[in-house]
Amino acid sequence: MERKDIFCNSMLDLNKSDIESIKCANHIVFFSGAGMSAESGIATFRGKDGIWNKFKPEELANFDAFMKNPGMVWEWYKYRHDIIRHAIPNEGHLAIAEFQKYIPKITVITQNIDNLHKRAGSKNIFELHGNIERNYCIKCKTFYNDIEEKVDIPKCKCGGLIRPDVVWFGEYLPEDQFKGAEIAASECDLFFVVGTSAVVYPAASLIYTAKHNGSFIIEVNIEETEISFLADKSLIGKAGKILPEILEKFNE
Ligand code: BV8
Ligand code: ZN
Repeated sequence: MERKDIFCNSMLDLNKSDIESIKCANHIVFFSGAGMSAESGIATFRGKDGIWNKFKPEELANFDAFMKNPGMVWEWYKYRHDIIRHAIPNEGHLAIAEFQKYIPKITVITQNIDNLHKRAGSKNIFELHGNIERNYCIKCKTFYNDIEEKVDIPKCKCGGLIRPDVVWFGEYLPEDQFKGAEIAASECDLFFVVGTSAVVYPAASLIYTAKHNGSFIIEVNIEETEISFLADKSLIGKAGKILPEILEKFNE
């Protein structure tokens, strides 16, 4: 029987045959959003304590806002960078990295800019929205990993403004990252959607790409989302709890 037919569309957690089917997967994708890092102490965007509740994305995460008020945007990114710098990968990040030992190919596609998947040991990662640990000059494109924390508006040697290397609203995603993510979504057996409200595009379109490819979709979220209808299994709970549980069942 075709592997994917074994799964059924149910809200129950994974049963024995589901785990068996994960075991014989050749390529699993983990597509993650801010909920993946919530248990590492990094606030999500749209949850009840989400950072977008205090700030409007348009006011901060876009180029015009940056050019109008670079100091304010830098203040926000330094604040977030400080939280991220002190955050550590949680059990969910570690479980995803652990799966690399058992499955021939694991791909992580993340919307997060916090570098926690890499710090957890995941290797094959596509960062759709950039990385807060990188910055570059908008004029000469020189990259700066560390910027002077004390300087309000970091400037390049050429005099250009330095900005965080993240994708703002209205900006294109890095082509190589999105292309690679699309290929992974179009050829994987299993596609985990972890901790995302799936409202940001074109990132969220990858879930449809995976569905179209016939991948088995497993959602892990503390609540139902706009894409729960697409999931073959919707596991309601925290990523830092559910993913290690799946790994544990996997090793039973
Ligand atoms: C683009 C980086 C092409 C910066 C981010 C008008 C003009 C242009 C584009 C648009 C437009 N109108 C709409 C668009 C498209 C727009 C978009 O999608 N807007 C949405 C909001 C409607 N997209 C873009 O602009 C993209 N570019 O389209 O370019 C183009 C170019 C020019 C002209 C035309 C087109 C660029 C989008 C990237 C924006 N950058 N971040 C930064 O971080 O500062 S977006 C931001 O949202 C983050 O990257 C974040 O990852 C992403 C998605 O959010 P989520 O990760 O899902 O987080 P959220 O808080 O929403 O949800 C958390 C979930 O976790 C919840 O479901 C919660 O229940 C769950 N959860 C919580 N705790 C846990 C948990 N789950 C499990 N365990 C837990 N413990
Ligand atoms: Zn420069």
